[in-house]
Amino acid sequence: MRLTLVLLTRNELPGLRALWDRIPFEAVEDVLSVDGDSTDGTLEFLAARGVRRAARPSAGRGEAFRIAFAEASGDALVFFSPDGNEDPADIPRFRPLLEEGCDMVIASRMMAGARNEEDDDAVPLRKWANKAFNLMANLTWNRGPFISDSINGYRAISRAAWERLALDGRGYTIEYQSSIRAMKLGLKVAEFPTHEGGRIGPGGSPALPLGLQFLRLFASEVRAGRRFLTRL
Ligand SMILES: Nc1nc2c(ncn2[C@@H]2O[C@H](COP(=O)(O)OP(=O)(O)OP(=O)(O)O)[C@@H](O)[C@H]2O)c(=O)[nH]1
Ligand SMILES: [Mg+2]
Repeated sequence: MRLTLVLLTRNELPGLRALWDRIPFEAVEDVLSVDGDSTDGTLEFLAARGVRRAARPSAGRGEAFRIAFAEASGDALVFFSPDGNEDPADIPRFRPLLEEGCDMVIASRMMAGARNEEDDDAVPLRKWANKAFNLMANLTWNRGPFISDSINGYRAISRAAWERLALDGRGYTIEYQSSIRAMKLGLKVAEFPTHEGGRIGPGGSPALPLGLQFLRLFASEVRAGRRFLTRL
């Protein structure tokens, strides 16, 4: 199976510098960077290392996923954000599960053996919110094994599954939508435990507006039901 490692970046120069030598590029056949108009030297860093960049910049992560599938050559894409949250040592763990026939593989911050960035916080608000959204999705649509982290961006999706999912989610909702639709379709989703690190460098997603976007996405998926299937 041919795997493309997709590097998702918007001003991640500090993270790229810190992580670069730990990324196991030998574990994939193809590398593609999809960038959201970085201005901090991220583009120059990647170009100097010969990384192919998607022709179009992505306004938001949703668009970045769509551009990646349009431009990558892999049978499955592994999405990696070099911002410190995701452990590059996990990259080789996606392949065996994809080759076994999984449609989607998620690095979970919520299952036994995993670590969430907020595990040491007295009030891990973001983790609780993620767990609530995750439970809502599982209770509403999942008829298969419980998915513990339907929101984490660190995941792989096969091209065949991607085509069936017909995702139109914007920004940071894309992963949640991909998990929800995988549940609706009864796709085969596997998870393995990951250790979430702290963010390297400035940036990050705004928690409250993001929560509202997730709620809106959930409501629109309730309304959509299985109608996205008709677009195929
Ligand atoms: N291609 C692309 N990547 C993006 C875009 N927005 C964010 N990213 C990248 O997506 C990854 C995750 O974004 P973050 O902003 O760290 O989101 P988060 O992990 O929820 O937030 P933190 O917990 O604060 O790190 C990072 O590598 C970003 O650089 C975009 O518009 N286009
Ligand atoms: Mg992050």
